[in-house]
Amino acid sequence: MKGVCLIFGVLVILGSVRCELTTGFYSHSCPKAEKIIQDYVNQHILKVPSLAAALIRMHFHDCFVRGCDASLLLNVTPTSGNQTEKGAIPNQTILGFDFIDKLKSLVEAECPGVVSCADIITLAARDSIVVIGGPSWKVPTGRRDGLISIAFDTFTQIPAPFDNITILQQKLVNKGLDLKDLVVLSGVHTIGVAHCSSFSNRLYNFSGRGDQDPTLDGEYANNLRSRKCTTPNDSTTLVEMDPGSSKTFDRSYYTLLLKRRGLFQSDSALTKNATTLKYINKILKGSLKKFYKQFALSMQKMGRIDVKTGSAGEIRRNCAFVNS
Ligand code: HEM
Ligand SMILES: *[C@@H]1O[C@H](CO)[C@@H](O)[C@H](O)[C@H]1NC(C)=O
Ligand SMILES: *[C@@H]1O[C@H](CO)[C@@H](O)[C@H](O)[C@H]1NC(C)=O
Ligand SMILES: *[C@@H]1O[C@H](CO)[C@@H](O)[C@H](O)[C@H]1NC(C)=O
Ligand SMILES: *[C@@H]1O[C@H](CO)[C@@H](O)[C@H](O)[C@H]1NC(C)=O
Ligand SMILES: *[C@@H]1O[C@H](CO)[C@@H](O)[C@H](O)[C@H]1NC(C)=O
Ligand SMILES: CC(=O)N[C@H]1CO[C@H](CO)[C@@H](O)[C@@H]1O
Repeated sequence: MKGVCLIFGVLVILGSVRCELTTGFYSHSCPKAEKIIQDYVNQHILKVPSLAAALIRMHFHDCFVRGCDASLLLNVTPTSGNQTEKGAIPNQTILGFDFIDKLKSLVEAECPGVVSCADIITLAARDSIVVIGGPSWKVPTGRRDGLISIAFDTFTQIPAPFDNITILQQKLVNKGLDLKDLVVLSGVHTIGVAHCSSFSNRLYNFSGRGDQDPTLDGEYANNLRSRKCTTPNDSTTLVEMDPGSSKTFDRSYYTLLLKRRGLFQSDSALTKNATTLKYINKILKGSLKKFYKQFALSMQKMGRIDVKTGSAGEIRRNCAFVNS
């Protein structure tokens, strides 16, 4: 057992072993694993840069439900036939499952049954953000894959675009994150796209009087209504969250927030609370390098949420199914 481990229970056989994640966990068991993942990401993400956004969001949704254990990738819980996380509404907009499967097959060919799907998601998310010119962060490894995935969990645990600051904070605190992490991590919305349905309540009938959300810039709202989300219930059209620079990992998300052009209520909420507003201003006043450093810290924190290590969980052979 590599790294720092704690043994729970009287005997190792009866109890469980939990360990810290460690840098280079696979350096003996599968020394090429991280390089295989990185090379494949390097070769493919530039051709499909939108996958970088998909992968980091997948990592977020995985970690927030049952910890970073690839429960998001499971197709069905065999014991119950329960709907899994993957099929839940917040996941219907997640792409990149095929990409993870491809990485898994490459790594399995090198060393079967050694590298977890949970670590593959985490490494691929980091590597793909680096490819699009964003920040990098160290990814300690040793996560193991979970056995359970329940759709309902996503509704209660993953922050929703309609959540207010109290709910957002609560959902993060439940995962060991704080308001600063919330502000820093929300900065990822500088890349990627959203479906109209994630925010069109702000454009149509916000408070039941056929009105717009008064905290959304009126000109921006009109533009969205007339050019993008032209019907109230459009669930297919995609909108850049940081228009014009949605492929660049910069700080313009925060500039937009201050112009009241954050797309979701959850984005806008960050400007209405003195504590989070202070963090926004600090990020904008500091250097890009400093933001990247903070981002790295928050990503590492997120990547440690309720991880399964040691003898917990398993190393799945196929990311979509628990081993039989
Ligand atoms: C904490 C509150 C957060 C809320 C409420 C939230 C909500 C959302 C929603 C509703 C979408 C659009 C989904 C769609 O309509 O297709 C989205 C997109 C996205 N989110 Fe978040 N998010 C949050 C935090 C995060 C975090 C922590 C990350 C990553 C570390 C993240 C990464 C992304 C990315 C990359 C996209 C774009 C996906 C793509 O282009 O495929 N978000 N988010
Ligand atoms: C099935 O899902 C429900 C919640 O939707 C949960 O309470 C129950 O424990 C799950 N059963 C199994 C075996 O996972
Ligand atoms: C936040 O939302 C929750 C649930 O929707 C609600 O109970 C609470 O009153 C709201 N808090 C604020 C400050 O708006
Ligand atoms: C900001 O929001 C947090 C979480 O709801 C709350 O505890 C805090 O009091 C708020 N701060 C201000 C100044 O409103
Ligand atoms: C707006 O919402 C109110 C209350 O839910 C409803 O009575 C009304 O018909 C809605 N208006 C439109 C234009 O959808
Ligand atoms: C649009 O969605 C709202 C809220 O889900 C619903 O009340 C309304 O009936 C829908 N309108 C149409 C035209 O489908
Ligand atoms: C990628 C993926 O698994 N998407 C699923 C999301 O949920 C819907 C509804 O259950 C499925 O049809 C999709 O295949």
